Amino acid sequence: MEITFLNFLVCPRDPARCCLPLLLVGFAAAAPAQLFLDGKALPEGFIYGCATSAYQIEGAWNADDKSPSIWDVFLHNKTTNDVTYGSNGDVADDFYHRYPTDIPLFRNALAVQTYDFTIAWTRIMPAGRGALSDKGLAFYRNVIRASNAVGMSNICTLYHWDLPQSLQDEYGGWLSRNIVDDFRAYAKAVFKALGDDCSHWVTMNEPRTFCTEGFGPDPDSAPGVVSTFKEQYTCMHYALLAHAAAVEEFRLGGYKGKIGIKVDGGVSLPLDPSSAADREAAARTMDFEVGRDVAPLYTGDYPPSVLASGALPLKFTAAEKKMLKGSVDFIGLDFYTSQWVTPTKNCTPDSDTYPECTDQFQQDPRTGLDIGRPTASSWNFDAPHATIYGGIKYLAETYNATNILISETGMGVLNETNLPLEQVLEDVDRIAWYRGVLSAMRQALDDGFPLTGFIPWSCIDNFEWTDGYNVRFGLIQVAYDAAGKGSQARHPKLSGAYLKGVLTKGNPINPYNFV
Ligand code: PNW
Repeated sequence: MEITFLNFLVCPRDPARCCLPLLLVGFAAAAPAQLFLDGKALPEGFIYGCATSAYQIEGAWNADDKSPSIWDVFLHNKTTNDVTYGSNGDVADDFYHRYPTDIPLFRNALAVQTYDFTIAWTRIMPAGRGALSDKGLAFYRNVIRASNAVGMSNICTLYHWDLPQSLQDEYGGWLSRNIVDDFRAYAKAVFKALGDDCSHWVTMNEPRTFCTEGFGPDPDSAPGVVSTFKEQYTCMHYALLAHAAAVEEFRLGGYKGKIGIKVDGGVSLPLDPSSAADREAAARTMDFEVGRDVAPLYTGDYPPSVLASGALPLKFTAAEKKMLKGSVDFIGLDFYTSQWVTPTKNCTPDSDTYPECTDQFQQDPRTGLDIGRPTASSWNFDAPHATIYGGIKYLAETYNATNILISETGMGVLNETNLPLEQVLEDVDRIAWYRGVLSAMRQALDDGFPLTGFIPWSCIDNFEWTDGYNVRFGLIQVAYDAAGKGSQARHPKLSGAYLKGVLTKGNPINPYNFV
């Protein structure tokens, strides 16, 4: 009886299909809520979740009312070998159809208490503005219901890089002030439909990355507009204003949950710690790569060093500063890795690094040593103390942030797509990554920093942007090859069991004690 009712909640149109997964997870939903870190109880309210993003898992790129996003168009137009095997997110994990079994699996394999997902603007508001799609809304309602049915809450993100192509074509997307009004209207409509259904809302994922990779001299992300650093800064300026506009709507609407943003950037260290110039360069890089997004949320304006560079194409008005200041209830750090920096010699407006004017390295140019263990991503090295402890400390000390989540971190195991399944599932390299992350988190908590959540990336293998399906960040494996072709069967990896053991059973971080 109860199972039938739960199935109806998850899949009102086809309850029978969901019977098996819900039977399997019945016990997981009843798990105690207490969380641990290295055997010590975590404070009540600490969030343990896992994350995914719409374009990377949903597939169904043109199903029902969905319109093309800039990523659909960007990858459909690729004629070169820019993306591994020319793959794209057209099918991805087929989560659009598989969510009724995937969501209980996340809960069961990882014992996460929160599922952090992102909404595709193009699915819910296909014209970019105006009418909402009933089918698009129904999908996200079902995702939330399916999460709740197995005892999980949701962190819901409005934007993870998949802008409606129509807004890109109409006015250049993030390079126009028009985006601020359109994002506000989109956010307002989503809040009206789902506002009280998510415990946490994230306005957008990583403005730094979608602006610096989507624009500039050498863009490798959608929309791929070849331009200058000025366009990157313009994009970031409007992204911050769009964030603040969405938060204003959320607060005006009086919704129950909390709202924040996710920022990335990693931590910059002086190449030579004994050099004052390198230490200054490291602080400057933190200002330009993290502070540029974060300072406006806490102080209302860009960091002093960024303002003093004189290179900003746009400034905030007094009214905008007021709107930005205090526009987060929490801040999510998508922190993966770290780098060494030193000042760019004779930096001028013609220098590649202008206006930041710092040279950045993950291999020490003097010794050739890596900053940490390499992974499948060329940019991602395992340096947990610098990155995780350092990131939390930086946010707490520089901006007095009081509610900090590690909202993404993770790694691709080298050659994971080519290894035999048994080896893929026994992912000790990924366990080593998370041991470092959890130890750094433990230290941050012991030192009194306000760490309030941990959300590994990702619940499940997915489409890793221009690395295609060849780099996997999942805690659950998906049976497809490096080109994204295969049975789509799911298999939990040992790293997921390890996290489940440490976070929900009180297992020690070290030594290995997996389940
Ligand atoms: C994240 N960095 O971005 C994205 O939010 C995910 O969509 C993506 O799959 C994941 O990383 C893994 O690549 C990042 O500078 C952007 O260190 C920048 C950095 C890290 C992650």
